[in-house]
Amino acid sequence: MQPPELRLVLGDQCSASLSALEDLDPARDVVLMMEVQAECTYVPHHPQKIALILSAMRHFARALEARGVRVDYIRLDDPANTGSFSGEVARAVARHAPARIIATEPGEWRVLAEMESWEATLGLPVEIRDDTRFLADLAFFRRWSHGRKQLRVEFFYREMRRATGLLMQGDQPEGGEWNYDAENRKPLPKGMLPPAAPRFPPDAITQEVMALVAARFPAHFGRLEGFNWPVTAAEAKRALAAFIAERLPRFGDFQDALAEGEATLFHSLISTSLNIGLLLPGDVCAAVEAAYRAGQVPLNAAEGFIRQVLGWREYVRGLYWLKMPGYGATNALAAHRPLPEFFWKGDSGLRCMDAAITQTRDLAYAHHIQRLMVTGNFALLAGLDPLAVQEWYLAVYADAFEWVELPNTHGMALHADGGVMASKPYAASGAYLNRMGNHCARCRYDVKRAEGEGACPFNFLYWDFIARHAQDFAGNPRMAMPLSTLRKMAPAKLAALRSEAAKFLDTVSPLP
Ligand code: FAD
Ligand code: DLZ
Repeated sequence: MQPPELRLVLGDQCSASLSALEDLDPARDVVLMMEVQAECTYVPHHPQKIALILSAMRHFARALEARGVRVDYIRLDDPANTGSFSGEVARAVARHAPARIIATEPGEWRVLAEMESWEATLGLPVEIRDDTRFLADLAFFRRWSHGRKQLRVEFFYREMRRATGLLMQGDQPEGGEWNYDAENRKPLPKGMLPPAAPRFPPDAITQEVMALVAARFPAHFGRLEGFNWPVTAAEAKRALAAFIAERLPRFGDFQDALAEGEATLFHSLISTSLNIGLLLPGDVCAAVEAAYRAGQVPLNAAEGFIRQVLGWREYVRGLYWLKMPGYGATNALAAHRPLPEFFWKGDSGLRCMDAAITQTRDLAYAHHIQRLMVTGNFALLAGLDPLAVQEWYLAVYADAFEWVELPNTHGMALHADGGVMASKPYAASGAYLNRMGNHCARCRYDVKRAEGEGACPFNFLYWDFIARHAQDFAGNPRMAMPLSTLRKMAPAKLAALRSEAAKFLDTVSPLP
C-alpha cells in the first residue's frame, strides 16, 4: 500500500477548492486539521473570532468526511494536543508516516516561516502550494509593482478590471468611468433604516465551540453572546444573497456614512466568509456584476463594491507579501504613545469612538469608516505606537488576518509606512466626522470647538498632528491645503491648540 500524503487545512482555509486538496486521493490521503492554543493566543483574539474559526473548521471537516475524505481532526481540548501547528504536524507524521506534506501558503508570514522549517525538522518533503483563492496571484502583483515609484490601488484596480473583464465593455470601463467614488459619500438621511443583516443562530457545533471558548479564553476582550457569523459555505452564500438583494443597491451611496446605532449600515459583512474561505472573491464579484447587469443595482453600488473586493482586497494582499517581513516594523511618523485604556473599555467620552469600540466588543465587527476614520484616525492623530495599534486590530475583528489587517492598519490608517500605500495620511478633524455621521449631536464634546472647555479632541489633535509633521508633509501636494491653513493660523491659537492636545494626550496616553 502506498503511504498517504498529509494534506493540511488551516482555520482560514475552509474551501473545497483549496490547492492543498487538489489531486487528493481519498483512498490514500489524510487531511490534517488542528485546533491549537498558539493560534488562539498569539494575539488575544476576540472570542467570536476564535469561535468562528473553530466552528467553521469543524463544519468543514464534517463536509470533507461526508465526501469520503479521511480527516485527522485535532480538537483544542484533546489532552495530547501540543498546542502548536509544528507540534501537531510532528505528531501526525508519527501517526501516519506520510510520503510528504502538502499545504497551501498561509495568510501570515510567521506561519509560512514555521511551515518552511518542517522539511528540515521532520525530514520529509513539504510542498507549499499557491493560495489560488485570490484573483491576483502574487507573481502578477510583483510584476505590476515592478519599477513603480508609487503603488497606488487605483491603477492596480484598473489592471484587475482589465484582467478579469469585470464591469468592462470591451477595453473600456462600464459607464465610461473607472471609479464612482465621488457618488459614494452621502451621509445617512434622517429616518432611513438600513435592512437588518440575516441571522445565523449557532447550531449544536457552534454552541459546543462557544462553550469551549468561553471556558478557555475568559480574559479576551469581546462578547461571545450574539455570535451571528456564517460558519459554512451554504450560510455564507445566503449572507451574500441577502446582501445583494437588500443592501447592495444603497451600498454605493452610503459606503462612507457613520450613523449612531447603525453598526452595519449597507455593508455586506462578508469579510469573515471571504477570509476563511467560505466564499471566493471571484464568485462574489460575479454575483454583484450579474445583479447590476440584471438592472437590480445601480452602477455606483456595483462598482463601489467590486472595487473593494477586486481592488483593495487583492491589493493589500499583494502589498503584504511584497513587503514582508519587516513591513509592520517601520514607524515613519515616530509614533510612540501607548494604546489608551479606552480602546478596551469604550469609555473615552468621545461618542463616535465609544460607539465603534463597544460595537467591536459586542460584534467583533466595525465597518470600514469606523475602522479608518474613527479609531484609526484617532490613533494616527494621537501618535499611538503602530505595533500596539496593529495588535489591537488583529485581535478585535473577526475578519482579521495579518495579510489584510497589517497593510490596512500600518499603511492606510497610521501612515506608518511613510506613504507606500497611501499618498496622504487619512487624517481628519471633527468636521469630517460631523459631516459623515450623527454622533456629534449627542456627544459631550463640542465638534464646533477646537480649543477650550468641551472642545472636540479630534479638532485639537488634528492641528497638533499637522503641526507636528509639517516638515514630513512639506513636499506632499495633497497636504498643501492643511499646511497652508496652518501657516496662516495665529501663533497664539496654534500654541493653545497644541497645549490642549498635549494635556489631553498626557492624560489618556502618557508617553512611557
Ligand atoms: P464591505 O464594506 O461590505 O466591503 C466588501 C468587502 O470588500 C469586504 O468584505 C472586504 O473583503 C473587502 N474590503 C473592503 N475594504 C477593504 C480593504 N481596505 N482591505 C481589504 N479588503 C477590503 N478587512 C479585513 O478583511 N480584515 C481586517 O483585519 C481588516 N482590518 C482593517 C483595519 C483597518 C485599520 C482598516 C481601515 C480596514 C481594515 N479592513 C480589514 C478593511 C475593511 O474595513 C473590512 O474589510 C470591512 O470593514 C469588512 O466589513 P464588510 O465585509 O461589511 O465590508
Ligand atoms: C485565527 C486562528 C485561530 C484562532 N485558531 C486556529 C486554529 O486553532 N487552527 C487553525 O488551523 N487556524 C487557526 N486560526 C487561523 C490561523 O491563525 C491562520 O491560518 C494563520 O494566521 C494564517 O493565516
